[in-house]
Amino acid sequence: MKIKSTLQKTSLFSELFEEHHTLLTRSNPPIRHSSRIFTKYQYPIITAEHTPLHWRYDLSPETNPRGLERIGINAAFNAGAIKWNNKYLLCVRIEGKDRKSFFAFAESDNGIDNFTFWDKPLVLPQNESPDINAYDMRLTLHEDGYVYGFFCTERKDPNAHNGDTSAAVANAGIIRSKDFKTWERLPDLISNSRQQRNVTIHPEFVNGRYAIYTRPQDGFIETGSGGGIGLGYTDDITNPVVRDEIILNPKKYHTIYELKNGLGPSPLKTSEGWLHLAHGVRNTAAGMRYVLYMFVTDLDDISKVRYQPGGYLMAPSDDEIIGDVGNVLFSNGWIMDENEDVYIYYASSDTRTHVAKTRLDILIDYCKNTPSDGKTSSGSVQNIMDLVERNQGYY
Ligand code: M1P
Repeated sequence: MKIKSTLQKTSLFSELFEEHHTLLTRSNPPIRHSSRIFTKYQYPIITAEHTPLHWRYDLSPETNPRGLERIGINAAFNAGAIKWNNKYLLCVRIEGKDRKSFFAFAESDNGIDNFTFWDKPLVLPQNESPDINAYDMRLTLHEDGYVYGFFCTERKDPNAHNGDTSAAVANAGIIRSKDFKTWERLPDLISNSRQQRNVTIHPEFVNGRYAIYTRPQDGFIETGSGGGIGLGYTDDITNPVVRDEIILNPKKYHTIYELKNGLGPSPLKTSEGWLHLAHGVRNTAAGMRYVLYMFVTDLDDISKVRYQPGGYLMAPSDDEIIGDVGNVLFSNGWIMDENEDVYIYYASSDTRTHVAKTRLDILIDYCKNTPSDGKTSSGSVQNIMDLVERNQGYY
């Protein structure tokens, strides 16, 4: 790399480049999870420290003789994911020390380690009302031939009362591309809800229409009457008016998605139905707790949930619990290989990005054979009693 070789001539940055190179090239040993449903890895795969040094430092000894950082990065998390040109490609939410989020692509040959950012962050095309903040990209290859990027676009609430400098409105922004170089910005989603977040597109047409997963919400944080993960349709993605929106997967009292939920990446097609990964949120005395859960919808009727295991698939653990927004696991990207290995890209506590690896048959087994939520404490005990009964003679 030109910049690096030039700089190695000076000692000012050589240590920094050496440390960065060591971070980017370290291997990531697997740690099998006790559930045996997935394997985690020892290190986060992407952190703020993985971002290129030439985004952060003025590398000229003339203009930066002390070698100080000029632009700081705070976090690298909530990544969209896709397999592209045989690379595991992530569209990472980068958050600067100035609190603004933006997108940057990072790729790896094996999906687990050695993720390296492309030379420059994504310059997101703007429409007439510019995004103040943009985050949480979902990348989906649609059968119309485009790769769609659905993301959250955030702007100041025009109805905020005087002095309220934090009220915001969230909606879904949409871009598409066929080569990851040129991106076309489409109009933002047009729906009946005042706010939308966690929106993504179904990869296939449904009766000739585009199907859109939504998450209607009353306020920026509170979903209120929003109800849960929605599903609607649009005839024309260049005029994305959501029609016939229903709640596909409602939030429910005394579950892990009691307060709110939201779809993660677009679903994976399997012989048993469409496999979904979502986040569920409940409130605690220590604040909101975000966990990841799954469900499967019918292949022929995508509005019908066929299987939904009770409880969560993954929850924050150990170091994952701590971060800018603690006790959060969030996923908006996964990749299934031709051999049906599945890479779940998830972030912990709005700070860093991890991967968990599993297989499609394991996830289907998990969804079909984990008892559904028992609804009450005695219902949960009954699920255990049923298992104990079936286990007679085995223990
Ligand atoms: O801070 C946790 C997450 O909060 C939001 O998700 P949701 O709208 O479902 O509450 C998003 O801002 C997400 O980016 C963030 O990780």
